[in-house]
Amino acid sequence: MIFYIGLGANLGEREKNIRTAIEKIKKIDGVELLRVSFFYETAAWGLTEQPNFINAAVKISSTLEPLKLLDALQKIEIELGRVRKERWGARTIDIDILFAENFQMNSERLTIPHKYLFERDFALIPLSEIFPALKFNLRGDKVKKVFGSPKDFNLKLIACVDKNFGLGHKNNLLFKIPEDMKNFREITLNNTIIFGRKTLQTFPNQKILESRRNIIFSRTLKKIDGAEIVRSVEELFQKLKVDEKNFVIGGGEIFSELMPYAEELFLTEVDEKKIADVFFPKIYEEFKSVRLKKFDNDIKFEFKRYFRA
Ligand code: A4P
Ligand code: MG
Repeated sequence: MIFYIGLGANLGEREKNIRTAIEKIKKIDGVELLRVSFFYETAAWGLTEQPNFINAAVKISSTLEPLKLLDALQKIEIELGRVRKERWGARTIDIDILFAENFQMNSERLTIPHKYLFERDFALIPLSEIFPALKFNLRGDKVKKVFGSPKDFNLKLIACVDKNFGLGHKNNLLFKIPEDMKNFREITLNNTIIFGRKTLQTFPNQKILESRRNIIFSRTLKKIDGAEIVRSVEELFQKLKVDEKNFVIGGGEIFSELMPYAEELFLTEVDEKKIADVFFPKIYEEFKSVRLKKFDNDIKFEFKRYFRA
């Protein structure tokens, strides 16, 4: 089932609380994170004598029953230090189920759509961004887009895949196509590349790639000359800069981890089937693709670009 979840924070490091909560939602068993809205600064609704909120919304696919999902979300609220004092009061994090596609319920513990959804611009504005089919009227409350959402970092994923979206086999890439390698070099040069430890091992002499900012995503590596190491998605977002182009270059696990945050995909799709043990993650329905260039050499392949529609 597809759910839309609203997040709010008005205590502590608000953007960070929201990003961390989103990472925790992504890790719930049975949940797949599909899309994340921009973050918005909003005036407090209900009890107005409290600090402004940061609000955001995410789209997930869940195999969990709605009440089990609510349990998992409330557990995350507690882990992030939420203390329930007064209704509508200040909080480090609040996670509400806003809406579910083709599903409604009204019980003591859970009402879907959320009871006040249509009275709250702070929920409707981020929600409508990731759920454009929603019909509603705004009330004109103060809601302003702010810096700090993963979308601000404009993550792009770049890869070369076979017909089954295979990426590699036994720690080697499936293809070494000169035009593709040249294209990769031109696109990433002077920009930031983000990759995992196993991808580092596929580089010449296992050295970082020159003339690029190298960020390695690893829980075990301590130090690599010329590279920055991050241990979590949250730490990555703290390091990225908005005025840089940020390319995720592999491998499979890192692509899966960052796919929900990707704004664009740069794929070289090769018209062959190879044996692979690492795959590019499933591409969400909302991505639309354009073909940039097609090559009819001995190996047939094309450069494609995917955007979120
Ligand atoms: N509950 C029922 N339906 C739902 C649902 N769809 N999603 C029950 C989540 N929970 C649902 O919530 C109380 C109980 O509601 C839960 O135990 C659950 O069983 P809570 O989070 O414990 O308490 P609360 O959040 O203080 O109350 P409430 O009524 O949920 O408040 P809201 O609606 O969460 O509003 N202003 C701005 N600008 N931005 C905000 O994010 N948030 C609030 C809190 C007030 N003002 C705000 C914001
Ligand atoms: Mg709540």
